[in-house]
Amino acid sequence: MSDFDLKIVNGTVASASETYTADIGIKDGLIAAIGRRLGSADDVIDAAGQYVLPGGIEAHCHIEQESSSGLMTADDYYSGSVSAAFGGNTCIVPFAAQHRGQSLAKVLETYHGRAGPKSVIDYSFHLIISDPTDDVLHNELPQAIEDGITSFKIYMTYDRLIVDDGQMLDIFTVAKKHGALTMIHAENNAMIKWMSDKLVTSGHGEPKYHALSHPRAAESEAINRAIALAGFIDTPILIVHVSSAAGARIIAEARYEGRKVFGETCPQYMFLNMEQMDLPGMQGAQLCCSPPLRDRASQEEIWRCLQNGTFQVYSSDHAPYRFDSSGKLSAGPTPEFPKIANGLPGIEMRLPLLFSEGFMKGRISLNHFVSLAATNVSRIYGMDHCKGSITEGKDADIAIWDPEVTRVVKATDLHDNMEYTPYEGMEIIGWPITVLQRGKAIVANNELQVERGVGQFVPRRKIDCTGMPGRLAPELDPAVNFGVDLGL
Ligand code: DUC
Ligand code: ZN
Ligand code: ZN
Repeated sequence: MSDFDLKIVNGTVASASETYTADIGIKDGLIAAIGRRLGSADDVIDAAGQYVLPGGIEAHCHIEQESSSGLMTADDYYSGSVSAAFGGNTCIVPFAAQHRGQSLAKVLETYHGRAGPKSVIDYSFHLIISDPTDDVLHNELPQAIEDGITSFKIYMTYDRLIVDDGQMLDIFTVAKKHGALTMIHAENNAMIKWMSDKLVTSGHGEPKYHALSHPRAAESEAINRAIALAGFIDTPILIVHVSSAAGARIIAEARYEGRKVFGETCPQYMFLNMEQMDLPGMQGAQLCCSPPLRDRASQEEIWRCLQNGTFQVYSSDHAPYRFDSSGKLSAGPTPEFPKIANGLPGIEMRLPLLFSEGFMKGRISLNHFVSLAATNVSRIYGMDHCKGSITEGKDADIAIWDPEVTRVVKATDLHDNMEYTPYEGMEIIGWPITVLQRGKAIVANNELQVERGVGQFVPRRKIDCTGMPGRLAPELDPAVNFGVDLGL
């Protein structure tokens, strides 16, 4: 009998901190040994000249999810997970969305039913909380956290999803008590509505005006407020899909002060800009997302904030709506921008874009690429006991990248259920050519190697904020508030 089921030999292995040449021995789906001259194996992959990296973890994507207006994303758990796998990912964490009146248990049952039979890669869920009733706050949410759903998203905008400041405080209190992380869509609802109304009534309803309708100031106001409210309760938050330099700066400042704040940005804010929305007819609808694309100067600032660590998380925010009546044009052939579904596809392109434009072009190190691809997310979202790095004892989730492969992006080559990609025509240097999940090839030779449903649910651990001191607000601190103990 061989020592290992599989060995990967001669590759350049990288973690979030080190790069070295080593062989990797895999047994029973786990990384069993890292070193040289490791012993026998049933199968061997020679990765000479290639990078052997942890499989990516895509922690912000919308898969088989109904929007608040009832629109279904174009990708289900099969096409979404296949597309993720071809983009070098071995794990996804999409959203399980509560719409008002729904119980969280039922929502999670629905999403388990969607993902289990179809996903080809491992998965977890973040809940979306839109209806924080007493039962949700005190029974359902604690139970979901106990069951390994240790993060959830809330919205500061959208009429059918928005939670007000008081509800945010209630949610933060539960998150703090039970060790969960709250993700926040931070945009000021009134500013967006006011601008949208002004633009549409003055005859500016075309898709490109969407970019003006969500001002940068709406983002920075909401980020500021979210940090103030969460800081008052002293609970960790993650500001998702940050698009503006002003927003990023507020996050950097809060982190400097030791607040429990994480930041995420997305490829669209680094690789695309609002000028590209100025297209004839409805074409610009393909680039409507929220927060919207900004200008070229913002792109540079967002890159800088990725480089300097203001953003620990880099996610696709894959929200696939086709350019037809099932998606972008569901309100008719020529809707005004407020009626265009928000979101871009990008689950397969997230990592190739960053590898090519970040690592290969010298903007970030290989180790920083690894941290953004997988390691940071595994730590922040409570998965680092099993995923996120090539470490003995962890799942053998590995993507082998070939820096010699150059491809020009074409929507028809991608594996999602979309007919366009915002990155069409870009030249990408380096591509994940073999992707292993728990030691088994899921992508090799440009082909999917597994059947639907091989992905497994990953229960996540409580959130660890070691090193982020935060502070109890004096008004909540019995030592200085006349001894009032509100149980926080
Ligand atoms: N928020 C997201 O996270 N994704 C798509 C649209 C949105 O508003
Ligand atoms: Zn959002
Ligand atoms: Zn999203």
